[in-house]
Amino acid sequence: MRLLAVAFAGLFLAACSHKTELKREYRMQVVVGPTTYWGMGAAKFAELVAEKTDGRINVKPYYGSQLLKGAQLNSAQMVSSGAIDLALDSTINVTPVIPDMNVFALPFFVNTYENLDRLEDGETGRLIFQAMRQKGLMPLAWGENGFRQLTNSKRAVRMPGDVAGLRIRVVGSPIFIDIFRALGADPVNMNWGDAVTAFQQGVVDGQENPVGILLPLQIYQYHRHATFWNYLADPLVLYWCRKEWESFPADIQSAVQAAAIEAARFEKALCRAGLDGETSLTILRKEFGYEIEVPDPVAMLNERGMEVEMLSADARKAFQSATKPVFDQWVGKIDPAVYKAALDDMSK
Ligand code: X2X
Repeated sequence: MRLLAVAFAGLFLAACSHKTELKREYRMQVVVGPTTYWGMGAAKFAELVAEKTDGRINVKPYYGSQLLKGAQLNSAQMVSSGAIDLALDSTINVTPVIPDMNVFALPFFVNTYENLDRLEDGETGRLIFQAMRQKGLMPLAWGENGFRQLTNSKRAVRMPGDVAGLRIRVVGSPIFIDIFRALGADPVNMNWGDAVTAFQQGVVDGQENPVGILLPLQIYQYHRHATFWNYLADPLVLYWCRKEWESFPADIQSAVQAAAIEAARFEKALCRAGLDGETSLTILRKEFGYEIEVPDPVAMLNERGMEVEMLSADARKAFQSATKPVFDQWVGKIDPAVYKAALDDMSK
C-alpha cells in the first residue's frame, strides 16, 4: 500500500511539473519600421516580455510586414490560424477579420483623444475584444497609430474642393477609397511598402498617416503641404494567437499581459507627445525616464519647410458634410450594438 501511495504521489508530481513547450522565438508582425513610434512600441514590448518572464518568452518583431510579404491586411487571419504568433497592428488592418473595427475609421467621428480613450476603455472596446476572442485572437492592449493627417506635394488643402483630383495613396481597406472618392480625389490603394516607394518616386500626390510614421519617413522630403484635420485615428491592438495563448501557464500569461499594458502606455505616449499639451510628454519623462527627440511634431514639420494647415471649425463642417454619405453607408455595415456603444461611450 505504501509503495503504491509513493508511486501515485510521484506520478502526480510529474504531471504537475510538466512544462509547456515554449518556442525559441515568438514572431510578431509589424507593418512599419523600427524607427516609427509604432515600431518602437513593438521593441518595447519585446524587451518588457523578456524582462518580466525572465527570458522564458522571446518575442521578435518582424518589421515592414516581412512575415506577410507586404500584405498587411492578412495579419489577423495569420495570427488567428497560428501561422504568426502575434501582432501589434492597426485596427484598419484587422478589419477583414473584425469589420466592426471600422467604427474607428468613420470619417470625422472620433475626433479627440478623450473620445478615443472612452471608446477603447468603454463598452465599444469590450465588444471589439470579445469579437476578437471569438475569431481566435487574444487581445492584450490598445496602442495607437494616431490621428491620420493628409500630406501632398501639390497644394494647400483647406477645404474639400482642394482635395479634388489629387492622387492619394490609401491603405487597401474599402472605407478609405470611399472617403477619398467622396472628396473628389483619385485614391489608389497600396500596401505600406509600395506606398513608401510611391512617395519617393512621386507616383502619387499625397497620403494620410499619423506623425509617428511621417516624422521618421521624413515626409517633408516629398510633400510640402500638410493638413492636420484629425479626420480619424487608428488605434493599435496588441494581440496573440488565442490557441497558443491558452497553452501558456498562468504566470507567463500574467507577465506578458503586464508587458503589453506597459508597452502600450509607452507607445501611446510617443504617438501623442506634443499633440496633447504636456500630458504625454510628462508620462514619457516621469514613468519611462524618456526624453522624446521631437517634442513638438508640428513645429518640426514647419522647420523642415512644410506648410501645416490646422483645420478651422468651418472647414471641419464642410469636410464632414462632404463625407456624410460615406459615414451613413458605413455605419450600416457596423454592428448596431457597437455603433450605439461608441455613441454612449463618447457621451460620458
Ligand atoms: O498602411 C498604412 O497607412 C499604415 C502603416 O498606417 C497602416 O498600417 C494602417
